[in-house]
Amino acid sequence: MRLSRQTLPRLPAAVSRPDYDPAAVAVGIVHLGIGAFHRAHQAVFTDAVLSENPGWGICGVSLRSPETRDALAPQDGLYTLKVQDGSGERLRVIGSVVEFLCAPEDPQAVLARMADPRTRIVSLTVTEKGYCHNPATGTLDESHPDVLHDIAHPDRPRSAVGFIVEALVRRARAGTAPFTLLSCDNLPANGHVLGRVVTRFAALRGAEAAAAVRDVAAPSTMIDRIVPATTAEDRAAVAAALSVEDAWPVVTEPFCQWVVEDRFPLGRPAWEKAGAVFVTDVSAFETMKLRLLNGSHSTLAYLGYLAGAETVAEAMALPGMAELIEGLMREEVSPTLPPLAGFDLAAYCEDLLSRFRNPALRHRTWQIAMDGSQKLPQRLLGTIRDRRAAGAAFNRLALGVAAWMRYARGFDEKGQAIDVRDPHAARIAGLTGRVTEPAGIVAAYLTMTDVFGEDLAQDAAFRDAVTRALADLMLHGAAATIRSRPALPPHAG
Ligand code: CS2
Repeated sequence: MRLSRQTLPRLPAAVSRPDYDPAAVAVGIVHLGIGAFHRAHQAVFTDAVLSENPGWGICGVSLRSPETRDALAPQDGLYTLKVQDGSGERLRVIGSVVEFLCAPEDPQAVLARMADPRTRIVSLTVTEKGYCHNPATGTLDESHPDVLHDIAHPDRPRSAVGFIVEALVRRARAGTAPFTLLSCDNLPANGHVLGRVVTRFAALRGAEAAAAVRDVAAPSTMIDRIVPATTAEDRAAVAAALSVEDAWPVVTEPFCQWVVEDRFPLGRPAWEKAGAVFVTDVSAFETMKLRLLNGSHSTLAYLGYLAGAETVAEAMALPGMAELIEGLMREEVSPTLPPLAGFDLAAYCEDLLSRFRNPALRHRTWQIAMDGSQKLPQRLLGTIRDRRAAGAAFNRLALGVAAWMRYARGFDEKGQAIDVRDPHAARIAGLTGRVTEPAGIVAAYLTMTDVFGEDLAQDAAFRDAVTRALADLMLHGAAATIRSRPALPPHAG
């Protein structure tokens, strides 16, 4: 038997469920990128406030595979959120996603839903690479194959930006006001980046599109919840607890944070009643989260993977790792952060260390290691820029960058192939494949100015620090480097 509206009443009493009638919910939000992250975050905030206004249901669009739709449509969109840490777990059935569309199968249905006047928000979790931008500059990559395709075929787009611009054109033609764009990806100033790529893409399409996107609001947000990919064991455990099958539950941690700029011309759900914090400028929160959480996460992922740790919790348990990450956060990242009045930064770092240690989450280092070329600029390189400008040391940050360089070459310390998932994996292999010396490898990577920017690519102190760190990794291995690193005197910037 499967989880569905019909089987909801049979669930054990301890399982929370919607306090509204899921059948009465209407779509008000189209979400592009209906993955686990969205279903553990925005969809949960929305679920909590639908009883007030059932007009804010979500249409979940996948831009690639039909997997989520195939798993959840037979369940009337219902799925289980399992929140767990070392002290226990809680199960809650979420009912806010009421429609599923798979863009490659039916782009017209997606465009029609986005152009519908009842759609007032289009939100996104399409990952960093989904913005078709240059990560170093935050501007549209005008030679991206999807951008070229979507300009040539505006009525059957592939990319998020192509769908957004075509839907806004259709709304303008029909006299419908633009929806609010809400980027929920881990990018600095994510609303600005989205607004910028949308505006540039529309200008490339022509005058009508440029006019259609002119007034679109794109508030920035900081989103935070650790959501590992669901495993077969998670599915089995949830089925046992529910006594019905759930084809795609989501497993996450108790921590959940959402800071949002309050610019929604066509309205929004009362997400503040579910704990979202509305502000006028989110940038200080975003920089803090990207540099402290995600910067540490990527460092843990590359070093941990190379040292043989399958999960973040295992990586944290490697000798020297917790000290390394704590030093990275407190001594190298924290001094670069803009002040946040009344915010306890030390407590935030302390919380992060225990979140990374959460023994109940099997968050794979390999999962976080994906797409490093798209993640490093905002997670580590921006911090390094600020350290350089202050003449300060950054040896742990340099080690994080070197660990990515070591990892992305595609073989581990035993010579086994690594399944590197990165839009630039082939380019990296081509650039570095034949080079064997640390200095040569770093020089080859630094030709990627779309990652490093012209400035860091030319910066001798940056190059030297990363080369030293890479040499340590290649000579001594990741485990020994992690063990020795915290005790090393910081290299002068
Ligand atoms: C992670 C993030 O996969 C990754 O790259 O660093 O998904 C991280 O878990 C979230 O940003 C936490 O809010």
